[in-house]
Formats: sequence, structure tokens, C-alpha cells
Amino acid sequence: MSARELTDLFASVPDVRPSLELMAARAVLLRGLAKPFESELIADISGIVAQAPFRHMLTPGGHQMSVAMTNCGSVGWVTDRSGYRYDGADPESAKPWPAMPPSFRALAGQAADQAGFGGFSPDACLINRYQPSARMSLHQDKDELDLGAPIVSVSLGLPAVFLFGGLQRSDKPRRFRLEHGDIAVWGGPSRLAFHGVPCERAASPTGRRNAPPDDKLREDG
Ligand SMILES: O=C(O)CCC(=O)C(=O)O
Ligand SMILES: [Mn+2]
Repeated sequence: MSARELTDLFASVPDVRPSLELMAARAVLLRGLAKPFESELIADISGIVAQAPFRHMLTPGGHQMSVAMTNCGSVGWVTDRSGYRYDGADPESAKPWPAMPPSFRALAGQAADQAGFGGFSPDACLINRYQPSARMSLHQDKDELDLGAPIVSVSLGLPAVFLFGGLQRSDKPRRFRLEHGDIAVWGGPSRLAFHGVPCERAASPTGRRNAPPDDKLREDG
């Protein structure tokens, strides 16, 4: 069965997942909210990547990240031997990061609003590309200046597992399935929750190689 036939098959199955799922206090998954905007989002990602290509950054410990990343907005998240930080310029080109497209800002604002964080307007967006063996280990997002703003994370492409834990690394994370168009939003008491994406996407149902990359946008205030 081809990937197209599989997709068509699933299109006829009603999606019974709840449209809003609570992951923790003030941390929710909004199922499929980004789907109506997929063409605009994907076109906007292509425009960003043309100016600031995906790259595998180095951790402060000197390991190359398996996730390829780029950014848009007034600052972008970067890592190299000198540490994790936000920077107004792309270190590869020394130019400012591409501007945040209106589609990203509008969708992030709408998702945050539905999650109970009214008036959110992101100034930074990290775009992660997960190829089949990529993973992101459990971590906290703590490089942002304003921890009062939520994190809004939009998933596009292949399904993935999202681990969402507590405020201690040792807290056992819960597992959630992220599908194309899903948006995770967390803030308030969960703003510093440990989270990550394990490597569990190696085999596609059709055994296809060259599966389309999975892009995730993460928008911060
Ligand atoms: O890709 C995801 O869903 C999470 C990404 C993430 O946690 C990050 O970029 O800090
Ligand atoms: Mn994170």
C-alpha cells in the first residue's frame, strides 16, 4: 500500500481524539488546530529556510544535535561551545534572523488564547526539523527572558511521541502522540516542565525511506 493510499484510508476514519487534551496544569494539546493553515505555514517555512538554512548546532559539550534547526523573529535560539542562548543574528550569516511571518504570529496567538494565555504575541520562533533518527532529550526551556509567556509548539509532518514531565528531571514524563497540525501550549506552573521527543519514528508504516521531515515550530514570548 502506498503512503498516499494509507493517507486516504485514514482520511475516512473519524478522529476521535479530544480536541483539547490536558498534559499538566496549564499545559494542553490542541489537536489539529494548525491543519487549516498548513499550506501557508509550509510556504512560510520554505521562505525562512531559503534565508536561514537548517543546521545541526553543537551543544556546549561539543555534541552535534540530531535535530536540524533554524529560527525566525527578532531573536533566535542558538547553541555552540559557548552555551545556549538567544541571539539577534544568525551565526552562520551574521545577518538578522528572517522576520516572523504573520501566519506564525496569528496561529501562536490563537493557540495561546485557546489554552488560556490571552494576549500572547511571540517574538521568537525556533523551527526544528526531525528526520527519522532525530530526538530531543528531556530538557527545560529556560533561556527565555520572560518566563511569564507560554511556549507554543506546532507539529507538522510525521507523527511523533512527545514526553511531558514535571519540574524535576526525575519526574516520570507522560507520553502524548503528536500528529500533523497538533499544537502544544504550556506555561504558568508548567512553564519549566521537562519535555522532549524520543527517537521513535524510524520505521514508517510503509517501510519507506526518505520519509518527509517533521517540522516543529516553537514560539516564545
Ligand atoms: O519538537 C518539539 O515538540 C519540542 C521541541 C523543543 O522542546 C524545543 O525546541 O525546545
Ligand atoms: Mn523545549
